[in-house]
Amino acid sequence: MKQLGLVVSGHGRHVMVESPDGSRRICRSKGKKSGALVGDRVWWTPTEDEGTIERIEDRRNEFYRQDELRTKSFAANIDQLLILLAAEPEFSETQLTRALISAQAAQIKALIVLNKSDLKVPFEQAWERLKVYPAMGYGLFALSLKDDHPSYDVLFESLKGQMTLILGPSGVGKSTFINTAIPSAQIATQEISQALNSGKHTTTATNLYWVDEEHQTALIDSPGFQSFGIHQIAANELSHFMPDFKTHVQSCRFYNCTHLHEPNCGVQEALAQGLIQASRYKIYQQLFEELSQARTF
Ligand SMILES: Nc1nc2c(ncn2[C@@H]2O[C@H](COP(=O)(O)OP(=O)(O)O)[C@@H](O)[C@H]2O)c(=O)[nH]1
Ligand SMILES: [Mg+2]
Ligand SMILES: [Zn+2]
Repeated sequence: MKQLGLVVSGHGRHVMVESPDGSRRICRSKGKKSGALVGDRVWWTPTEDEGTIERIEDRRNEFYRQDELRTKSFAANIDQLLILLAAEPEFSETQLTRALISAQAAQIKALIVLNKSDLKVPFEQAWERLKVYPAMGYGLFALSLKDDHPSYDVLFESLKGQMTLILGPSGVGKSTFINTAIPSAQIATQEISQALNSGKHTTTATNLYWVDEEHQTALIDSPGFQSFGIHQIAANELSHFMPDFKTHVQSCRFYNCTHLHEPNCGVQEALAQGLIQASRYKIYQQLFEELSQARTF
């Protein structure tokens, strides 16, 4: 008999599906069909002690990165993306921008959280670099997961009732964050990993954790990655997904302005007036070039 469940952990073609009563079962994709993602609602049928996924419900959204040769999905049906950065290690604004552009293209809200506020000097420097982001519509939070967690309580108000995907480079405190939000997460991760991979090394799995017993608030962690490809986006669409650019595009003289060298360009005028940050414009130039390169396949 077909049953509806939620994918709460994923590792290739094996996923963990949670039933409405909270019980969990390993399920496999059928045939060569593309796999279910964490956050997917799936119809599955039991097969001995496992299950087979028959159908994936239509997705409200899908967050993914696209390198030149392949697409790598993080999760589906999420309410928001939380980009976790830290005072240390120093973050790359290019990687941040790439993730934000992908979120914008997938119509997913994004928050930026700067952790390790206890490291005063590097924190101030990093915060300075992020100060322009709230004006673009992104939430910005300072956090310290050391000692007490009053800043976590403030941030938590924005997580309540939401399904939040956490993304961030290694060393920023992602694991610490999950363990702060859900003290049982550490144990849960190990159990799920063991079940899915029979004890193999498991940093490649994505996991959904319920924060509350009512299962209203969820955090999704994801494995690390080297670079965040945005090849799903055409160079001439880039500015639509950068809110600080988008508001000035309508002042450009040419409808197909690239904002790189045209006269009477609203974006370049905004840059000259300091309304667009120089670092953001530089990233735009780099991304535009990258996405304009002719594909060789
Ligand atoms: N000073 C300071 N260190 C932190 C904070 N949060 C996490 N760390 C430390 O940063 C290191 C990396 O944390 P971890 O959670 O493993 O990062 P992950 O790689 O993103 O999962 C660990 O040594 C943590 O103890 C913080 O708010 N302040
Ligand atoms: Mg970690
Ligand atoms: Zn322009």
